[in-house]
Amino acid sequence: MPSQDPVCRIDGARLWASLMAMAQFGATQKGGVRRLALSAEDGAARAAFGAQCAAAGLAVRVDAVGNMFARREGREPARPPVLFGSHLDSQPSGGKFDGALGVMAGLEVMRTLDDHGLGTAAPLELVNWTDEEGSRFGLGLTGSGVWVGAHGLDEVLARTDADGVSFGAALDAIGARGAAPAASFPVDAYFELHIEQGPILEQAGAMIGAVTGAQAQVWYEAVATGQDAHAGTTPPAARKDALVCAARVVDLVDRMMRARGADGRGTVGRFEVRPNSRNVIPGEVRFTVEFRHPSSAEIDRIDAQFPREAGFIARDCGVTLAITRMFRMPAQAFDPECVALVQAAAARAGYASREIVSGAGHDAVLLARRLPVAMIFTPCRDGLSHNEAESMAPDEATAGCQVLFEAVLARANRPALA
Ligand code: HGY
Ligand code: MN
Ligand code: MN
Repeated sequence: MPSQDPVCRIDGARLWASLMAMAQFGATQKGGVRRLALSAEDGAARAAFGAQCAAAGLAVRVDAVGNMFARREGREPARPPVLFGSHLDSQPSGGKFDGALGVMAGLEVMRTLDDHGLGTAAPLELVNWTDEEGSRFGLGLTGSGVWVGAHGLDEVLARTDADGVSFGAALDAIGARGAAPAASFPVDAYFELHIEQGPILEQAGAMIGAVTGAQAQVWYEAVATGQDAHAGTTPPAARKDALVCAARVVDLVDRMMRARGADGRGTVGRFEVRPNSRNVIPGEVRFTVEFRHPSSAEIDRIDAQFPREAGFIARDCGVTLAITRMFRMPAQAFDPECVALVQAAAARAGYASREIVSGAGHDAVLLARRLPVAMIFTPCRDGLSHNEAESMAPDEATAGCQVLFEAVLARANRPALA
């Protein structure tokens, strides 16, 4: 019987306990997590999650890029499964809930079905996507990107981290390279529960965000190359200072963001000065640049403007500047039918909801290129995320999980398409 029955409630205390237990993997002094993709901490978290799925009677399989899928059979096994989940990897100084909420809430959905002896017509699959954050290997949405075909498997396996460790070697180091093909398979729909990572829901007093899509973005890697030289003996005219060039490019990024008003987003997150010695004029600076905007056309304009103007800066500094676009992602709309399911689920569960466009990128954004997708947002305190102080209330986690439960079941129990 589909869970229209209001008594079919997820166990909020069990969910919160599972989130706090997951937060122990890579726990930091300041109350956050450092669980970089394919690190030992990620490996331990994956092992615990896999064991919990197995204990819940789910059939766990792992693909060649480390994506973990935990399957609960349906009454009609031949139907494409309803997929839901998120990611367990974190930022270097990340929060307890970014990604982990969607994965642990998905496990709670499975556990609640068992508690109530409920089956579903379509199978269900819970997923932990590998390396959503991109912090360690520089790409981002990596496991889901290979799954949908946006990233090539060999390209991903060959990427290296700051220590020269390849993605493939890191997979093997924690035993995460699975036998299943890292490629898409038939899926009926995908739902992802995630904290909003911004202030909109909290300011609106809405417990649930029915996410209608995500904004556009473009990511670059940049290398400014000048010449190492003596800080004391090199006159201004002879300097090829890579740091001065990079600093002016950082200012350009900020000016381009602010020129676009409240919707502007421009960030330089990584910045590595070499040789990074106090009395040497830096000969090389490696840094990242990203822009985001609700309008794909605006990102296209930014993608034309930024390399051009950064090139002028480099020329004036007598420095070469190599800019590599990592990816450009257009604004992505989610499936209206799945969004409506989320809104109906929130109403059924008794929560206020409002539509919202995601400022953050998510695995769901890439999956939406291939299949019907919707996301569910919950508020997070002060809209703060990608910060160890990231926080949410237990009742918010419960609300998000209940809506995920209702939406997944409504989709999985709908009449099979002819
Ligand atoms: O960067 C992002 O938008 C995501 O939170 N990793
Ligand atoms: Mn996330
Ligand atoms: Mn994140």
